Amino acid sequence: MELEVEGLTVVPPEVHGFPMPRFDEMVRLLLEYAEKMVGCRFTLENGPEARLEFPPGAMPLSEGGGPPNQFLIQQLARHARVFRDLAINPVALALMRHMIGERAARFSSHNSFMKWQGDYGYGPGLGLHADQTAVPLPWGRTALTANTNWCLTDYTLDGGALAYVPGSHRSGSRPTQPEATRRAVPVEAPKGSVIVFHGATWHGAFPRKISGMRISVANYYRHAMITSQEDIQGSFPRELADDCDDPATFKTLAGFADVFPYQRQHEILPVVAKS
Ligand SMILES: O=C(O)CCC(=O)C(=O)O
Ligand SMILES: [Fe+2]
Repeated sequence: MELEVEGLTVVPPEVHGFPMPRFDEMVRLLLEYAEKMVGCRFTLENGPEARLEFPPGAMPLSEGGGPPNQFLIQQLARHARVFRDLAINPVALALMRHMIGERAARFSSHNSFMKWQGDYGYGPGLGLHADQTAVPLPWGRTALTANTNWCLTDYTLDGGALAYVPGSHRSGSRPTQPEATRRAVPVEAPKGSVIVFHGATWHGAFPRKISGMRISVANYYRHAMITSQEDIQGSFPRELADDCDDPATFKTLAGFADVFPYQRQHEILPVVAKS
């Protein structure tokens, strides 16, 4: 299987089956959220309609320069049903379970990367990183985490495609520079595709050189023994979990029934004998 060799694969819409009109719904919602959160209108064609800057005192984690041309919208599964349905897409989930473990896969976080044209970004190193700080042993081939990046717009080299290093998930280390950047290739994929990758795969993104926006939803999964990025298990509204295509699967992945981390003393205590 390609995933085994490269650490990343692209699944087209006709294989994952998530309906194309729902991609348009997600784009529309994310543009609305962006406007509410940032305070100016965003369009797919032009990005933000105002000049944006970093808030005073903020220390952006970037190797690039210039004003911001990216931000994340977080906790998406709390925002609308379409994001909950996406997080349990059976094909994406089968691939996550293949890497993490059939019974062990859980949600880690649900984020959107909102990007537009600009010099700021990940800089010449392409922001290459591994989501899972790779420790190959004692876990063997089991992924501690794995990621899905749903392309809500076309991914092209000039448009700021995901960058990755084929085979890097086998290295058991963070990216070693400058060799990592030299070996990085763009993941070009049409809108509606989902890019699936192992948590140890080195990845980042190419700068967006053309006008308009590049939007993705990154649904990130974890092994049950790994802490989640977002507190889904503890604070995700239970009634929202019932409002999706498959509530039982959503609740399993949310970890609602998990014992770890302990919320209370749950081990049975001895009692004093009566006689
Ligand atoms: O699309 C990007 O800029 C990077 C995505 C990423 O790093 C991730 O989903 O973990
Ligand atoms: Fe990442």
